[in-house]
Amino acid sequence: MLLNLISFLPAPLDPSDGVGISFWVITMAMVAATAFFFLETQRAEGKWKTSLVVAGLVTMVAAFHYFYMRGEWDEHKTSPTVYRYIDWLITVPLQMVEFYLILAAITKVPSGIFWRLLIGTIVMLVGGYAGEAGLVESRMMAFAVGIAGWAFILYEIFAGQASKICAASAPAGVKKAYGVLRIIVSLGWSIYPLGYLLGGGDNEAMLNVVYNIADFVNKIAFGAIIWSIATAKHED
Ligand SMILES: *C/C=C(C)/C=C/C=C(C)/C=C/C1=C(C)CCCC1(C)C
Repeated sequence: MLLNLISFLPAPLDPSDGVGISFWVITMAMVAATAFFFLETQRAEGKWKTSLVVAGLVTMVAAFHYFYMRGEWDEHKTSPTVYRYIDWLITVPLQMVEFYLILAAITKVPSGIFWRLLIGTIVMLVGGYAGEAGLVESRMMAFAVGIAGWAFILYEIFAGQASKICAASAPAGVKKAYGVLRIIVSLGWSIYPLGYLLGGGDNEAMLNVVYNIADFVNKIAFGAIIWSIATAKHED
């Protein structure tokens, strides 16, 4: 029993393995962020609690995937591509739900917004996965498909119906937060395709460090913005 337990303990971190250390640090950050977002729902009012719960779900799902991804990296020094993409396939749609929720907290919103954001997400991730898992011959062609999915999301939140509803109905505080979330989805997310390009060939260390940093920014900072509006005072 005790021996079994010990075999579950990770191998000691190698100080020269920067990628392994980045996996460890991000794992802990996701755990801490999850506890924080869930506990802070106590301070949020009404409908804003839901947005904050979803922010906590994003970091919680990521934390679990990071436990496994870290293990795979430690043992085999290979990219945990399948875990990575399953994580994204769950957490990115949850983040798209957030756009819908923060608008729904202030006004009536058609569900088409959510569905379009979901379709963009799926196209983006299927393209990326096909390229990284070697399912298609051209890694760059798969990349282009992924970029198209991302562009579709950006259109919706910068110029499509979501942005119009926000501009027309959101109070100043929500507008500001929506604007910061948009910057995350454009600038923050651009780290991912950069990782894809830099991590081409056999450069798995680069690929994973960049993706790890990107997840740290785009899951925790994204949640922190949600937290700031969810715990602000609203007059609705
Ligand atoms: C929490 C995880 C997040 C926010 C993951 C986001 C992932 C992306 C924005 C991935 C983007 C990609 C492209 C735009 C092109 C194809 C390659 C990808 C999948 C890395």
